[in-house]
Amino acid sequence: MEIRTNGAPAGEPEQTTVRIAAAGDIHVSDVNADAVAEAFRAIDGTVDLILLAGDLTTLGERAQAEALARACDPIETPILAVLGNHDWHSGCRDALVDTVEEAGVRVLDPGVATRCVNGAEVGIVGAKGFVGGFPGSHLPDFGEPSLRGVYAETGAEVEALEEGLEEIRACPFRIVLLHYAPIPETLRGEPEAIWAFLGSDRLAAPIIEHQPDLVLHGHAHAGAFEGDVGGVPVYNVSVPVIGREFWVFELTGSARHPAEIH
Ligand SMILES: [Mn+2]
Repeated sequence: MEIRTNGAPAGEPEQTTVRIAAAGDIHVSDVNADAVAEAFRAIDGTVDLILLAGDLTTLGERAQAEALARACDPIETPILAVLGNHDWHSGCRDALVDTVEEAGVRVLDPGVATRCVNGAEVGIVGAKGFVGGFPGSHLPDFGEPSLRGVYAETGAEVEALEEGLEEIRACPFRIVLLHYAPIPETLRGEPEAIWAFLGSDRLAAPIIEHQPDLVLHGHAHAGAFEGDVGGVPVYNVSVPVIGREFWVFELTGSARHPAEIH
């Protein structure tokens, strides 16, 4: 005798796999626009999400944003991105965001988004992050207004991360996308004298608290690929670090988040 049923019981949640292609520091310009477009065409449809960890452009120029938009426009895989310091350089951040969003890229600066992948909600919290340093090189909240402004700007990014993670707490898959590094481990290879400009461990606090499944960042071109913070895996997906156009992550887990309150 054979008995068929219509799914798995509550105690045996079905496993879902989410495939994510990630890259930071693509730095689109005239020089690489065609190669970037080809890389997007090649990855399209082979993954569920494409995540870009900032420094989308070389100098944040309108023409560079347009080149990225042309590369992303035909892509059917959802693309989400954060900005990097280079994307701010030319003073046309808003136009850059509008241009790439018109091509279907969701820019989280900062922000939170969810996408349904294979029946599971994937929550993505994105923020550029900012400078501030690590034990031994912390920028203090002290002194000149401009310096305290920098401290406050990092604080606003930390707050956005905290709020975003709170918002997606019920998502079975939760990802944090940054440009600046939240830990020093993935900066190893960069001169230690500049680590304070490459990230801030203040960004790590909400990650440790909320325990997302995956943290991605860029910015540290000469840094290391892999680290962790409070048991959460952190990857530096800067293109020079990964040595390829995209790094693909495969997350497998229950499509249902365990309820916190019964
Ligand atoms: Mn950068």
